[in-house]
Amino acid sequence: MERTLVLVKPDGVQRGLAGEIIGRLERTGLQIIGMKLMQVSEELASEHYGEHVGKPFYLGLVSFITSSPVVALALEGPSAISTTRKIMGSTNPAGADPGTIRGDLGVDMGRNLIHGSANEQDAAREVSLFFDDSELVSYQRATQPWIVE
Ligand code: DAT
Ligand code: MG
Repeated sequence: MERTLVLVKPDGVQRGLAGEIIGRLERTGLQIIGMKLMQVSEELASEHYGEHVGKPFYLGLVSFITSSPVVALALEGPSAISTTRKIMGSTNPAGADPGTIRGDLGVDMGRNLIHGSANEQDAAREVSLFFDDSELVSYQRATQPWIVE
């Protein structure tokens, strides 16, 4: 089983799209094992976006992600990382496929609604950055055999 970190970014929360975005991910069958509304601090933002330090859009990115609350989710399931990335769509909503969150709900790169971990290493780091172990819940779903063979 794989885990991934998702953030409904400030634009998603402000636009009232958190439920829509979470619903699209939930309907895949991925299991929510952690979820919270939170204000991202400058410190957390700089750790989370460490790979982008020095890029021209970095300061704007940190300013945006700290501007208003996000909903953080930890999702678990087979191929949780790639499934989430597929449902998100490509980074720039202007070029993202119809049917994806970014393609259907966004128009601007700097307001692309959602973060999803890029790979296993990032996912492990990001899940532990946003969630304490005590905030991740292990539970059985009665529907699990109808979702995973
Ligand atoms: P993704 O969020 O699809 O994983 P990323 O990790 O490359 O994309 O970049 C993180 C965020 O930074 C992205 O969601 C939006 C912003 N961003 C990336 N490239 C950008 C660019 N060229 N101009 C403006 N913002 C950019
Ligand atoms: Mg990324």
